[in-house]
Amino acid sequence: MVAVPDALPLEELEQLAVEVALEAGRLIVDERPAELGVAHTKSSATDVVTVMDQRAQDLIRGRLSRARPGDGFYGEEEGGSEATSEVTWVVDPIDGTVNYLYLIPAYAVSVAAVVGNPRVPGEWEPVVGAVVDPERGRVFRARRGGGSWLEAPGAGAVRLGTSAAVDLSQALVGTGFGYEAGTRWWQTRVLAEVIPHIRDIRRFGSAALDLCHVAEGTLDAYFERGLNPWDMAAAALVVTEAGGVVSGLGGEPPSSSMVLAAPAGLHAALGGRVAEGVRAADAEGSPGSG
Ligand code: LIP
Repeated sequence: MVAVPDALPLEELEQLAVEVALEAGRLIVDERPAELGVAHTKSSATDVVTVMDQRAQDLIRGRLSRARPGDGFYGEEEGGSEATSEVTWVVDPIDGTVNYLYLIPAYAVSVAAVVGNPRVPGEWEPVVGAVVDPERGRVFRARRGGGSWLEAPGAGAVRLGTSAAVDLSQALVGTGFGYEAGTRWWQTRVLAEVIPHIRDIRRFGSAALDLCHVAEGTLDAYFERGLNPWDMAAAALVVTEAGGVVSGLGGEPPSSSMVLAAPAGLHAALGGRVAEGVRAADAEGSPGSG
């Protein structure tokens, strides 16, 4: 558990997160090149980075460092810096990059301010988060103790709450798959154990938006292995401030090993069923050992 300093200016940090996420959202929509290609790949040939991922991260990092020069930065794309203040910004400039590349309108800009060390699971806590859905003009925002809010075009801020689902067999559950073949085999094996016991699965392609769906109740729950802190830092706070629970398996903190997100009344059942899937996938061993 990480101690959160009382003196942090949470409202100021939240507003800054929202403003830079909105600006980056406008950039990636308005300045998307007609012939957007893959600038380079990372963990596999399908783990793509576009020029807009880097441009958006550069914009966000520049705005944040001018506003708060002592804060740290930990972003998906190249580059980062240690904090001399109590705050580190954890940023995914385009979460759902493959959707963005394919013109599928399901991607987000995710900006979170955390305390602690976001490079070590369990040693950091998000204190503000902003997830911007540039295609729909929607802003999901939260600050520790301030609730979760959705701002959409033509509508005022609406307070979010997770679904009332308590029966896993009636739950609509989101998930996702990694970029490496072995991990995808393992994830599919886990899913094979889960899907007979839920209403249905949805795979939208952006963890940040998946988690925000849980916060607003348009998904009952979500799980995925392989997330990085930047995929989830902002949206996990949006979930917990909406009354949901975000964890790993067996009470562990959320990490690349597993992220579970659900209303409090559904979280244990989801975790138990996913754990069954993990045991089955691990028992069958590679190629999918995750
Ligand atoms: C994506 C996640 C998604 C996951 C994809 C990918 P990216 O993040 O948001 O949930 O299933 O494999 O990791 O790479 O688009 O920032």
